[in-house]
Amino acid sequence: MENKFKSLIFVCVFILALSVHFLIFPRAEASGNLWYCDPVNGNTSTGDGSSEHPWGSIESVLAANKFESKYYNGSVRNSGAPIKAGDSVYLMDGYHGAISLSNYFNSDYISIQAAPGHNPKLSYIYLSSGSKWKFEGLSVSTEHSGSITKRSLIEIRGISYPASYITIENNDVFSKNDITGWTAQDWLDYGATTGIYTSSSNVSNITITNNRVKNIRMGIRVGASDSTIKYNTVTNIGGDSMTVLNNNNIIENNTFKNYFKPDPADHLDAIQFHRGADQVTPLANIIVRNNYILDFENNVTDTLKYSPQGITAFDAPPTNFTVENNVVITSHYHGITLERLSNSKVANNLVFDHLPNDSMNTAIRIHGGIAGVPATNSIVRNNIAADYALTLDASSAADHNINYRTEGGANSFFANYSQLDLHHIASSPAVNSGICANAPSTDYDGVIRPQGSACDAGAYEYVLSSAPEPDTTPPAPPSGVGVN
Ligand SMILES: [Ca+2]
Ligand SMILES: [Ca+2]
Ligand SMILES: [Ca+2]
Repeated sequence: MENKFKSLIFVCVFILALSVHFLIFPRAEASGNLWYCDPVNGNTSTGDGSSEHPWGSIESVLAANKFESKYYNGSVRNSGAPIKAGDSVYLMDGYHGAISLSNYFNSDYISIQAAPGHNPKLSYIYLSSGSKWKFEGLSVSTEHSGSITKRSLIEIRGISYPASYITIENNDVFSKNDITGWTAQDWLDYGATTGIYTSSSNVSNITITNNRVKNIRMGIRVGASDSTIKYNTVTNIGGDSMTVLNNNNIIENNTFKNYFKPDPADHLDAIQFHRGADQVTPLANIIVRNNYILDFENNVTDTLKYSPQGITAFDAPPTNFTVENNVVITSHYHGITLERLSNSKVANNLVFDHLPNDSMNTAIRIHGGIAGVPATNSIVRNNIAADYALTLDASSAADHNINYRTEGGANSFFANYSQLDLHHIASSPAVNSGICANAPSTDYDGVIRPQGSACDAGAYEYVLSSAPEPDTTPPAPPSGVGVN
């Protein structure tokens, strides 16, 4: 009886201890502990990283070597340090300094993220050589340090060793929060060079999603290969909003808008593909889908506003590209220009000329470029643009493309184009004018193709008002009443 009682006490104490443990260290995800950094009230020397006794800024926690990780050669770094692979570090309100990491290879992700309801501020994030890091929910700008420095704000490099499996998600990234009244010189002096930079040597498997980048010279540089860049918004751009320099990348559902030209020598692009000095090696295996590009919103009056080139590859031959469902609104000749294209598909894009009365008709240009060779084994189909320049060989197909400018004008096609609503009107010649072979299965809005008798040209599929909308409502929970 007494032994039984003792066992019961032991079990109770054990459960209590376990509960207290998880109260202090609640499990953030599938595994790993949760740690707290509070730059206002925490203390890295005397705290223990718990919610009751948080450490100070993340910069001070890094300096105090509280991350156990591995060097590239496999040996343990900071053996016995509290934060380990699989853990999450919650950053609380306040200024956390910078994150600078070099040669930290985690065996499982370590997440550095905003604590729920908090808005932690960092001057920049720099990672050279490392793996399995996640940065989430952070506000990143050198302005937070008290003085603006021209540099890349989130920067991933593989200098001595690779950098891979890094996730950059839901962060706010900007040179300066408010750029009202910026002159061209202000852009040049203070516009951070790049919002999110990934180097093209030794960087792969980077996930960049749902970030908001603004007030920046260059938005997102995709030097990385095998990476995914989705649902980011880049606003107020004084240069290129995205450059892509490597293979096997997915560029999807991003929004780029409001361009300014502070440097007359620049060639502004929304999404530009190149390999720097190497103009021979193809860029391969890239999906560019459902992106929205707008040169400037109608309410932008700044004299520096500018219509950039849209989606362009001049300097490296693109191969195995899928470019579909993109909405490109600009007034440059080059709406979508892909020179020396091969084994690719350019389908159901909508290229709209924002300034119809200037000298440039915004076009889709698929042709030879500097090498003078036509596109090979490629399909250009179901697009709408204000002009075309297509030179394709016999292995390719260009069909069902519409030049809305010469085939009736914007009035005949678009719902409310002066307010930039480019959905089809019911009588648009683009409705049911395309073919579904090689068309994307959904449109820019996610509507299933086809609606009506055939696939439409352009990025939007016209939905009859009497037709049922796509069902996005989750099914009702079971009522408990038997239904036959
Ligand atoms: Ca450019
Ligand atoms: Ca124009
Ligand atoms: Ca249709």
